[in-house]
Amino acid sequence: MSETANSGRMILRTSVTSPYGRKTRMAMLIHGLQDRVDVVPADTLDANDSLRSQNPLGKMPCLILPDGGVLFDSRVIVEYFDSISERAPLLPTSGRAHFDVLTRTVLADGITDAALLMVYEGRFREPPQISDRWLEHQRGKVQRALAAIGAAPPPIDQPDLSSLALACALAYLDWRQPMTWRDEHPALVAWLDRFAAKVPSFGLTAA
Ligand SMILES: N[C@@H](CCC(=O)N[C@@H](CS)C(=O)NCC(=O)O)C(=O)O
Repeated sequence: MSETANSGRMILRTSVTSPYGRKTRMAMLIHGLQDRVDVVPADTLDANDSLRSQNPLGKMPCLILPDGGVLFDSRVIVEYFDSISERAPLLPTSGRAHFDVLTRTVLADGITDAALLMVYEGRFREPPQISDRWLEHQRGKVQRALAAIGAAPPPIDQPDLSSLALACALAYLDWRQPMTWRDEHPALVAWLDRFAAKVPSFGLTAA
């Protein structure tokens, strides 16, 4: 499929395994935008992948608009989907709620950020180069963030952007297993079970 946007359609560059990409694919489904978006896989390790010209940072997800404009990162893309949808926004547009949901989203995304750095440590370094100190530094972030968000978890019945971000972060921890979390955070295990049962876009976007 061409990666040039045409016929008024958008192109979402992401692999199905990216946790940030999953957040945007969930938002796409929640907003009913799937008929207006082609999801085209990207390979962040391939220097010839056009992703690097679409997003100079070489990161996915990345959204190409019908007029050729490009949007990244995942939070920006979800906010854009919010702006073109008739449905209630995943990120409240104003007031204190906007900042509270955004901060909780940053906290949940930060779990993914730290987990990803732990995974990349193993992927990009030879075994003797792997830094236990660095891994421990990232593990501490995940543990503290899980404890904080577990004490005041995001809504499930009317999920917001932070709900999506947390579900994608926990699913990423389960899939890549950079560290354990389930035994230490049973309330979040229950939260994820309830979220999976209530929010169909979560199951629909599983890799
Ligand atoms: N803050 C960004 C993070 C995006 C990100 O780091 N994506 C990963 C894939 S899960 C990536 O593209 N990694 C490749 C790289 O960092 O070179 C977002 O929310 O979109």
